[in-house]
Amino acid sequence: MKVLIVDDTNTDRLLLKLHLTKLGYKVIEANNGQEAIDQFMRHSQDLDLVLMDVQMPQMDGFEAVKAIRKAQADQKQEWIPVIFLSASAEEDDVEDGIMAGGDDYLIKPISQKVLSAKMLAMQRIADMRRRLVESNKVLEELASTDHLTGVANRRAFEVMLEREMTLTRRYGKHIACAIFDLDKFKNVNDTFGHDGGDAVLVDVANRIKSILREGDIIGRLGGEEFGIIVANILDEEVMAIFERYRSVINSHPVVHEGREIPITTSIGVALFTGNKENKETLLKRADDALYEAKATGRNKVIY
Ligand code: GH3
Ligand code: MG
Ligand code: MG
Ligand code: MG
Repeated sequence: MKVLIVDDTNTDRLLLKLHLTKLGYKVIEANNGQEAIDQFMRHSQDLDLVLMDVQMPQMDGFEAVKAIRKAQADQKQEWIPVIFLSASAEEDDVEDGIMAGGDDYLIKPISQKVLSAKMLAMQRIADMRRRLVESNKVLEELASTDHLTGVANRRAFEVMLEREMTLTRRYGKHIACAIFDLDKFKNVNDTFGHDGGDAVLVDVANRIKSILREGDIIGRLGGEEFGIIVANILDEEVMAIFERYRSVINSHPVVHEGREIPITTSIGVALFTGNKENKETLLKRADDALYEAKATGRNKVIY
């Protein structure tokens, strides 16, 4: 465990350092508010706790912690507990310390036993928080992934589409948004069973991924529909790129339990050039193109 000790009084700082070092803590030091901020920023990746004096010349402990909390929020850094160590027992000071972003406030002279106990309590909260951040990451991953194929689900796809559209508006590089809908998929399920259908969906997702360029995006929009975003595309490339997708899907059948399942897909494409339209109307244009592909014989790209 790594602790930052901030105190302008050398003897206070050294005594504390001696005590904590004996207990096995790694200690770094600062002797004023600005140095505290600098040390904090330098070590924020592996710092576990800050022990902060209050009364210091120029910048006091409250100001330093306010600045630290603001920098943490701006940079979306992990929370690191702060305990104030102050000579003042005024209740207003205790209140100010917590308001400034401190997690606890101890009054000097500091009892070593109380300090150790408080540090343990902070560590417990820090551990709990770390576990929460971890499990939130797992949940976020689950909430944005299609469990069958492992690609982004509709929600996540739409978030990424929104982001790509923003980039297009900002930098002017066009994107193509396409909807793939497998042809006569009901027949696949009827002939080869739902397992057969699922195997096809997994295989199709993998085939699309196998030719996806870096930065391009795939999502499962629902059922047997996939969405694709091809970034940084020129109008004259659109047909060739999506014909390639169509052929990677229809070139050879999916093999499931020794049986061959032939598949084809219809693809509707819309180009986004940075005009005022939103993602709903862009998807609607792709969907209209897809409808036309279905209506005019399937197994084709309409752009
Ligand atoms: P079209 O060429 O007009 O698209 O015909 P289609 O049969 O593919 O069209 P439709 O959208 O009517 O049928 C899609 C079928 O996809 C219906 C549903 O049973 C099947 N489906 C949807 N989700 C899944 C899934 O997760 N697994 C499997 N195996 N089938 C699914
Ligand atoms: Mg002081
Ligand atoms: Mg469909
Ligand atoms: Mg279909």
